[in-house]
Amino acid sequence: MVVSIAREGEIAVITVDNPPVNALGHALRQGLWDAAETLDADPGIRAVVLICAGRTFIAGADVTEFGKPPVPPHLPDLVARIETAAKPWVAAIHGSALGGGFEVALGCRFRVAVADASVGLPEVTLGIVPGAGGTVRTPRLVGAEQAVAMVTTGKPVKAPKALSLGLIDTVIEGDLRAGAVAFAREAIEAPLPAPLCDRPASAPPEGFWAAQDTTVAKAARGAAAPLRALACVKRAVTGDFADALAFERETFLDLRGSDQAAALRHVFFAERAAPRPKSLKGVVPRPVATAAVIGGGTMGAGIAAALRNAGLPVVMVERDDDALERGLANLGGIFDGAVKRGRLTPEGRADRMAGVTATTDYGGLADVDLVIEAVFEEISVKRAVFAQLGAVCRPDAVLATNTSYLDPRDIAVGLLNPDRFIGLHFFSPAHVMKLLEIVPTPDTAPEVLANGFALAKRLGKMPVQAGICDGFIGNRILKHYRAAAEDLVRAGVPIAEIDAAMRGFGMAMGPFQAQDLGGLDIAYLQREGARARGEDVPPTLGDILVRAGRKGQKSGGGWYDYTPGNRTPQPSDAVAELLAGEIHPGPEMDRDAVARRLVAEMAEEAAAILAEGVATQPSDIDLVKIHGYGFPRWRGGPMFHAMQRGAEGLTQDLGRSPSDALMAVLGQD
Ligand code: T1G
Ligand code: NAD
Repeated sequence: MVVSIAREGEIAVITVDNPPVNALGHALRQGLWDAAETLDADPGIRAVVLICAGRTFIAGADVTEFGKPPVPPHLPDLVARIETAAKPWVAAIHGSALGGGFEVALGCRFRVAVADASVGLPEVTLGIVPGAGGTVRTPRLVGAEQAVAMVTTGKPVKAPKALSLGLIDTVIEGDLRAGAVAFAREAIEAPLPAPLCDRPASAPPEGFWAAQDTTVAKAARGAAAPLRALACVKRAVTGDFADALAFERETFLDLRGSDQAAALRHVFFAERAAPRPKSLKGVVPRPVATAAVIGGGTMGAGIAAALRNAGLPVVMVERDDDALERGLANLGGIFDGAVKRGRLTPEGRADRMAGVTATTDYGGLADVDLVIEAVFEEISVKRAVFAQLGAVCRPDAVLATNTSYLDPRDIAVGLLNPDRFIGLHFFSPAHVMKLLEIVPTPDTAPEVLANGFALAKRLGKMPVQAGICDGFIGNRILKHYRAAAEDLVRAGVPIAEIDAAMRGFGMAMGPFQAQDLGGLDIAYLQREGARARGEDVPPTLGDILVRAGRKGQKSGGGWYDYTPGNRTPQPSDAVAELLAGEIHPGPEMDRDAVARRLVAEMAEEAAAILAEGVATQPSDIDLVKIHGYGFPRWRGGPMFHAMQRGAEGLTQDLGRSPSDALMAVLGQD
């Protein structure tokens, strides 16, 4: 039964049981409507507790129904039915009361929750706005400022803070059901608070709305829903209840069919599919209670921080005492930054560092469960490290490399028990970036592959399995994207115009700004290394700049010039001169055409990656670009974008017919 009713004296308890997250599908909406009718007609009932079975309170409307025409009872009507019920309802919240779930709770006269519960209105993360009164009732409960913060960011609020804000009436200690029934019994003995539909919404201070317009637009970076949500809250505070409700519903229905909402739903389901590959169903990872990181440099320190943040004790190994001291300083610096930003207390920092054992002696690794190598990107150095690890670690210890470009199979040559070896490609800064590319070799045991996914979950990372090729998934697409951008420079499109086009598309920065920030020499050294190995690596415009000493911001100039102390990119006459012989102007391209060209080229490389089996599904590639390279979520990723553009659109964007591989992906849609 999706909805069942029990009676405890004059208190009725409605239990919702609609796994996995009690989403408000049609059956549940109908069940709650019928329950309201039944209990209003029951003279023996004076109050109602609404509670849920399973992992969470109602987690929202059923996202799988979004593509279908809405069927009554519509959620706004159900919330109004609860709000105007003859007996007061008490929402008893555990887990997450989100979206429509919190809107149902707002229709209840009271809200109680256990301490680790949360409430929120995450609709903007799906490209929509609350559609059942969330933007209208919340400001009537907690005022405009708090309502705007909740609705435009979609961030949930934990129960203790929700209590302090007034979003809930009390935190229940002990059994939620018993506590909620007792709360209801007490509440009906005192005058009831007015339902939210009858309460005024307090106006914010002067200038609030104008300030929010700017703040929300900046944070949204091209996403449409946050500003629309702000408009709904403003209407709720400045207009009357019914008018605001109608405005909200109209906005919700308008956004629900939008491209951004479709893209964000695509990402929502992709993020739930990626961590659970079908190939690992029933495969149990090896237990991991202790970890080690080899190398305390940029990546090693970040990985160690991520492990410590997840509560794992870490052994940090460096090549000598000076390097070890630097490694510990790198790690301490990461936690100092978290303390400065208020994300970590000084005590928390001390605890993080106390969980680190620093040594230059590999013997300290005899009993660790997991080792992640992050030493120099040189095959000889990595092989030497794994030779030592193979000698000192337990035969079942999971050994991982964080290499960016080397072939993990080459690193594992000669390693004892190669079934426990895997590539775990973190992204810099490793304690911040969510993406983790998991790269098994043909020898990697299934349970060790499962360790990669289990570690990602434990570290709060987004795992994507990648096959072995130059750059795996993300860096391979990046290399193609950069080459395509250089082709546009050769065709006479100004560098600054290309970057502006990609910022306009929603990227945080364009390809040339990004290279100046990270340094042109890293990729240059990769190319030179490959050329030295006899690989055919075509010359690039970047080669010309690096050979002229232009490595980016670190050298005072790269694709752009920089004045000392100022990181603002300035178009460079020196670069124009250096590249003059390479430029043969083609037809004019506006910024929209530039962006569509470059994203289509990303999709071309992604399709080749799929065709080669380096990625298992198109949505995984979208996650790589979103979580590793700042591709705007509300665009869905290059694969989603390509499917939206279709063959005709891509032909126009590419200036040529899409490849067979890309056409095959379009055919999958
Ligand atoms: N609808 C349908 N299925 C959902 C769902 C939803 N809202 N939320 C989760 N699932 C599925 C998910 O696909 C997965 O399925 C399983 O539940 C477990 O999810 C009118 C219109 C609640 C915090 O945005 O944030 O209400 O893969 O792996 O890590 O204003 O799910 O197992 O088959 O994420 O424990 C607003 C989205 C909707 C909440 C639980 N609500 N969900 O996290 O489990 S819009 C949301 C979450 C709305 C109203 C508007 C999380 C969670 P499967 P999971 P979890
Ligand atoms: P880095 O130069 O900052 O750090 C490498 C560290 O390894 C140094 O501290 C060095 O002392 C240590 N080291 C060298 N030999 C060692 C040995 N035998 N034993 C113990 N420690 C040793 O380099 P990084 O940027 O952190 O990169 C490390 C690895 O991570 C490389 O394989 C790189 O390709 C990969 N990676 C880098 C990035 C990035 O953006 N920097 C991103 C993903 C992956």
